Amino acid sequence: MIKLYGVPASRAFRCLWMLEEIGLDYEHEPINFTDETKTPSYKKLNPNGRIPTLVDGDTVLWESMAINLYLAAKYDGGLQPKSVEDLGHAYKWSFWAMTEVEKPLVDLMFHRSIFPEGQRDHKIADNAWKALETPLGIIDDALRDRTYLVGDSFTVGDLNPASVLSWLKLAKADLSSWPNLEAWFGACLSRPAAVKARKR
Ligand SMILES: N[C@@H](CCC(=O)N[C@@H](CS)C(=O)NCC(=O)O)C(=O)O
Repeated sequence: MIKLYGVPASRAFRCLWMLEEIGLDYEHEPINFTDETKTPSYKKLNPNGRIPTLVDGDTVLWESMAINLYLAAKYDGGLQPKSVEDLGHAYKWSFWAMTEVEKPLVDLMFHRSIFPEGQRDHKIADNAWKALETPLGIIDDALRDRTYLVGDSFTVGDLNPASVLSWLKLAKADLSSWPNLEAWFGACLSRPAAVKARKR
């Protein structure tokens, strides 16, 4: 049976959401990103000592975006893009979310809402928000005349970037300047599978 390691309040949420979308039976090991990821037995699976990790038979994978692209390719569940060209777009949005969005979004989230007030650096938060304006505008433009980022149905090409962007909620970001993004984001995160994954 498939096993996914990691609490939902971590990047493991991305893969839990994917597993719920596909509707697979899987085991969930909700280890936290503290000492539990640093044990010798866990580091045999994931030498980075991080979550998530997926075990599917003899295949052990880490990196949340890679896990989801693998799950879509192997189990589909409607989440795999229908053409190689669309698959290219799903890779594009997944790598883009990790390289262009994740770092400033983590800064924004910690310095706007997660750290206690005394530990927040408002300059870091302001710079992060400024850095996010371009990528948020890019998604908004891409959604100007379409419902999904890739193809004509919800796929891993939406799930991966939406799952990275989900931290915008924790960061209490005001998305009203990007109405297409705001509508798409709300629709993605209110999918039953996303809601269920949060509660794992
Ligand atoms: N690029 C990795 C990052 C994984 C990651 O940094 N996970 C965090 C939790 S959200 C973690 O396990 N941190 C523990 C640590 O760095 O010691 C992915 O997307 O899977």
